[in-house]
Amino acid sequence: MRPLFIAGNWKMNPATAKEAVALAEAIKNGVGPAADVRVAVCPPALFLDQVDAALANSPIGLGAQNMHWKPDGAYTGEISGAMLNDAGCTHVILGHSERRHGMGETDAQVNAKLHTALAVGLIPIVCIGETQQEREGGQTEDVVAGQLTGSLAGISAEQMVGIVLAYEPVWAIGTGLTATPAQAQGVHEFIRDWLTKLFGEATAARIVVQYGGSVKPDNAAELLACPDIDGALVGGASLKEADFLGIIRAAQ
Ligand code: G2H
Repeated sequence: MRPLFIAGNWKMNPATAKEAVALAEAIKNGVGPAADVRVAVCPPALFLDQVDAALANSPIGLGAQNMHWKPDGAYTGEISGAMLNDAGCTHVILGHSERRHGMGETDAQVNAKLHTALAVGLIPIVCIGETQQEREGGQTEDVVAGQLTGSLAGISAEQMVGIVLAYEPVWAIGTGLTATPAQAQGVHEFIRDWLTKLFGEATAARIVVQYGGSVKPDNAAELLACPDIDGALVGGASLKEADFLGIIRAAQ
């Protein structure tokens, strides 16, 4: 079956490399040498190198929070997949809602980044999810299907197995509002059905779909118990080692 996968998205935190290394070391010590579940942390790009060194000899993956779709060139301020590889990254988050809604990132850009990430051997975590307005307007499934169609264009079934999806309802991100397990499972089931139609049942059954949006130690267990929820993309609670370790424990 699908292994549960817990990833921490540190966003633009913490402020210093020293704090980032201390957090990585605390998580590494808490997880131990062999994790029962897949775990990754995604620190700010500037700290990737140092967090990678701090995570040496640990099963914890290292992810970036974004990358450019071009391999190199005149793209001021951007970071390429090759640079992420060189910094020790195994994963990269693509199309997070804070980039889609805050920086105008489009499905076409997410799709271009996805192809580039796969080409350089990174495991992409592709984020999708509806806004509160879209949910209240009964558009959740249309929005999610549209994001899946645009973001995954040109992806084969073989490639799809190596891609992680993260369903993150925008209204539940950093707000303290969490989708109920029934609300989350409902959309995850819709995503699984969509994947089945496109890639076939055997492939869809292997694709890891995380839930994200105010996941905490006290709500993780019931979310992770849902049949189509295969892990969590954790923001705020991944910045406190006790909370992040609590969520990892809930997955064990
Ligand atoms: C959603 C999530 C991490 P938080 O953005 O991707 O953040 O857990 O703070 O809602």
